[in-house]
Parts: sequence; structure tokens; C-alpha cells
Amino acid sequence: MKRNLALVVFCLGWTTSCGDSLSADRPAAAAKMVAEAETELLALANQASQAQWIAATYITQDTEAISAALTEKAIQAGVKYAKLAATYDGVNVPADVARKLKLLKNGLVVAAPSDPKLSAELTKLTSGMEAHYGRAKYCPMPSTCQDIGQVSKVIAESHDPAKLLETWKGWHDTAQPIRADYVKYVALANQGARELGFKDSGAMWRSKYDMEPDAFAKEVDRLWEQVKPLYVSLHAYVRNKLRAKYGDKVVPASGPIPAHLLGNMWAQSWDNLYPLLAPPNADPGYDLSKILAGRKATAEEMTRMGERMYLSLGFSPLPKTFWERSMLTKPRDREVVCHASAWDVDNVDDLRIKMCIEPTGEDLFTIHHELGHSYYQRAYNQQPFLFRDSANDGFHEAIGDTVQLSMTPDYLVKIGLLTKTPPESADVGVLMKRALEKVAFLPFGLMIDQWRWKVFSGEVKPEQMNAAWWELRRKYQGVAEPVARSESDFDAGAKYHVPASVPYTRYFLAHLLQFQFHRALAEKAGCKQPLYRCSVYQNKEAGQAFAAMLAQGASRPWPETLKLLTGKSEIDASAVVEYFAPLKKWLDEQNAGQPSGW
Ligand code: X8Z
Ligand code: ZN
Repeated sequence: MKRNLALVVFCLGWTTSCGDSLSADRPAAAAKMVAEAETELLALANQASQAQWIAATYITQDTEAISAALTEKAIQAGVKYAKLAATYDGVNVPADVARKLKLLKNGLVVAAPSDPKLSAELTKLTSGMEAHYGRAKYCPMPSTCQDIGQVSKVIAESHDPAKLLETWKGWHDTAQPIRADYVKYVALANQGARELGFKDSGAMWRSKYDMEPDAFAKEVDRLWEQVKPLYVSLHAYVRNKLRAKYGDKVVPASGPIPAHLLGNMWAQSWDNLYPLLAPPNADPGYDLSKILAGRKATAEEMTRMGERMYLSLGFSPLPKTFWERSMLTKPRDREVVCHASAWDVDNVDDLRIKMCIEPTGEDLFTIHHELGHSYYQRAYNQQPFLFRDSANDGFHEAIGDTVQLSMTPDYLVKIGLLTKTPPESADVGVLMKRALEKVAFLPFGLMIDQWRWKVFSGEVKPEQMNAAWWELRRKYQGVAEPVARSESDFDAGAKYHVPASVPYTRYFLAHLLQFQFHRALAEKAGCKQPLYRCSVYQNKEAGQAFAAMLAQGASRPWPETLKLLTGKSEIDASAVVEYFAPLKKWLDEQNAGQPSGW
């Protein structure tokens, strides 16, 4: 699966291959070591993936323990090779070997210390925290427990502030028990990262972008500044509308918006609020969730819709095993991690997705997101093992989202989900819906790792973790805790990617890259309309250009891969700004004379 997500690293000490680094023919020794690493890591990654798949689709103490043990084994090898790779620093090797050495050194997400006891503890902590999240339930009464799917539905659909608050608090409180584990995890993961020569785990995460870690942090700040005005306009409009709905006592005129009112447990995407916010006279007038539910669309039918979109771009059908082995619905008889993910269990073509699909527009979009991972995984499977990954992790998250941008009203008509295309006068409504999903997301995509980077570096002390979380949510999202929180809470832990150790800046990058990719594909398809009306559905030229980029995998530094498709080697937020320009103009008219910012 997300091979680099779960690698908890651990070192057994030098093996016999250490001797190679001392031999006279250092370039040849480096190449030999890299070849051995690829063989060994592939075999161990596949075993770990199998165990992780079972642990995520059948949570028990046993599957958790087996997953931790096999992950740890894969990691023993990972750290061994990361350390070995560093011994070839400065050796003049061919470009592909140099790139592989770099990936070996930087490829780990969680590095365990060399002390076997501490390493085992860290692997147990990571498996345990993810399982805790998977099992978590809010139980207002012992007999009425609600899982993440159920509490999410309440937050999405209820307009009763008391109910929203109770549900919001109920879910967030489920993370309290893992707060102490998280503190231990941070210390151990840092120790491991330091053994590999990084300042801390955050610096290790920032080292994966073909630039210095500090330069990457600056790049992220630069990109945020590019899109911030658009976000602030959307925020001001939404705050006004929510204030009109819930009153001054609940929503302040000029401060941050309370986090329980935005239609999503983490206030990360606000599209569930669309009915409340639809621009008058510009509503496209359809609700995909109603259409899918009305048709009683099954999880498999919805997944087939996703596959057909990719087929129309020239990609091949998913393997038979995808349909046999994926988990598309929530099993009734066991605990699973419902958070959607895409896996390539054998790193060749054992593609699977794991989701608890419901007939909603949101899930139809998430299916396209997940299949983007699957088609990327397949596209790079001809590469050597170490290059079977995305150009950077933002690319992996951006592929399916790029395809989502082609799911225009016209497209929905073509595939028979809508009967007629909404008029041009509804464009602002269409854009509003997209912005509530994708523009609202931007500061959330950014802030999670701003928080983790500070926690890892020690700038935020264990006893300040929750306060720092809310400070950053306020700063970037303009969103506030709806009820007093304290340091016995662990609100970050109520978001999957924190207990599961999945870096998050990737989604911020993806929310910019997808518009850049979409603009490039629309150009290849010769679309002369505004970007938001372009769909590359059924366009083979666009599909081919996309596929060519995917096939490169991680073989080249990402700026080169980006250039291959877009002609530019920088991430550039101007495509987002261009895409939403008519909405921005409209929002600013609506917001005239009203406070903006917080
Ligand atoms: O976690 C995901 C995907 C799996 S990689 C469903 N996403 C982020 C989230 O849900 O928080 C997609 C958008 C952001
Ligand atoms: Zn994803």
C-alpha cells in the first residue's frame, strides 16, 4: 500500500554487506547494495502490507500484533539500508543509483531507534493508535454508540447547534486515551530520526521534496500566501451566512467560526453546507447524494462509475482481483478502519481499495480519489522497486482529485446521472460547491503538519499540545473550538492521519497540484472554455499525457515530472486562483461592507 506510510524503522546493527562500503570499488559496491535493498525491501514490504490489510479490515488484538511484528521486520531492513546508503555519500555513482540512495535515506516516515525494545514499543504504539481510531465510538448511552460514519452524518446533516456540539465533543473526546501514547511515540520516533541524521521526525518528513527541509517549509508558506485571499473571501461569506442562521451568540461577526458548524467533523471541507450557502438564482439544482440514494446505487456500481471515467481516458480495466479483494462496504460483523485508502499489496497489480461506501456524492468523489492512487500504482509498476512511488507524496493525492475536476455537470449528463446541464447562470453555484470542498480545505491541509512539525521539534511541549492545536486552527483556518478544551483533551488525535502517522502536507500540495494538472490536461484536450467547465472525460490525448507522467513514478526529482505534464517545474497556485476567479469576484461583492478575516 502506501509503502512509505507505515515504515517504522529499526536497526539490527551492521550486517555483512557493511563490508562492501569499505571495498575499493565503491560505485560498484553502491550499485550492488542498492540491488540487494530492492529485492529485500520488496519482499518485506509485501508481507507487511498483507498483515496491515488484515489489521485494517478486521481489527483484533491478534491482527494488530501481527501487523506490528511484520511492519517492524520490514523496517529493520529499511533502517539498515538507510544507514548503509549514507555510507556512500560523496561516491560518484550513476544518476539512477544516486537517486535510489537518496530515496533509501529519506524514504522512511517513522524511524524507530536502534534499541530493539524501543523499536518494538514504537511499532506497537503506531499500530495501537490506528486501531484505537478504527474502533473509536461516541456513546451518549452505552446502548447507542456511534462510529465515525454515524457521527459524520450528524455533523453533515443536523442544523441543531446543541446536537452538533454534543456530537462534535463526543467524537473529539474519543481521542483522549491516546494522548499519552502520542507523547511517547513522538519521543521514540524522534530518537529514530536522529539516529538517521535528521534533526527530528518533522525534519525527516520535510526532507522528501528534492530540496532542503527549510526551503520546503518556506515554499509551503509562499503557496499559502498565494491562495489565502481566496480562502478569506470564502470564510467571510460563510461566516455571515452561518451567523444569519445560528445568530450572534453562536457565530461572531468578525472572529473565528466555531468548528462544529461547518458540516464536517474537522471543518476540513464545507460542501455539506452547500444547501445553506447556495447563491440565490445560481443554484445548479441537483444533489448527487439524492440522485445516488434515489437509485439505490450500490458500492460496486459507484466504483464501476469511477473505473469507467479512467477507462475513458485510455487506462485499462482494474484487475479481477481488485473486485474480489477490495473492501467496498462496512462489514456488519467486525471492526474495520473505515477511513478510505488505496493499496497495492504486492507492489505490482494487487490493487485494492478499502472504503465504507454510502450512496453519497461525497463518496463518489472519494472513490475517484482512491482510484487515482490505484492507477498511479499500476502506472509505475514497471519501475525498479524504489521508484514505485509518486514524484512526491502530493502527486499521489492529486491524481484522483484531478479526475474529480472533470466531473462537471456536463460529464454527469453524459454518464446519465443528470438529465440536463444547468444553465451558465448557475456557474457560481457549481463553483461554490467546489470551493466549499477544495478551497475550504487548503488551510486545514496546511495546519496539521505545522502542528506536528512543532510537536516533533519540541517547540510545542507535550503539555501544550492541545492549546497549540487550536492556536494553529485559529491562525490558518479561522476556526475555533466550540467549547472550552484543555490539556486532558487530544483533539488532533481525533483526525485519522495523526494516530495513523500519515503526513498531511501532501494534501495541501495536492489541492494546488490538481488544478495545475487539470489546466494542463484541459489544454491538451483543446478545451477553450473556462477551466471549471472543462472535462477531459473520453479524451485520449489528455489521458496519455497524464499516464506518461504517472509512469515516471519516483524515478526523477518531482520538478522534472511536473514539467513533463505542465511545462513548469514549480508548484503554482495560479491555476486555483484562475479556476475560482468568477466566484472570488462574486464573493467579494457579497462581502462588501462586511468584516473579513478573524
Ligand atoms: O485521507 C484522505 C483520502 C485517503 S488518502 C480519503 N484524504 C484526506 C482526508 O480525508 O483527510 C483525502 C482528502 C484529505
Ligand atoms: Zn489519498
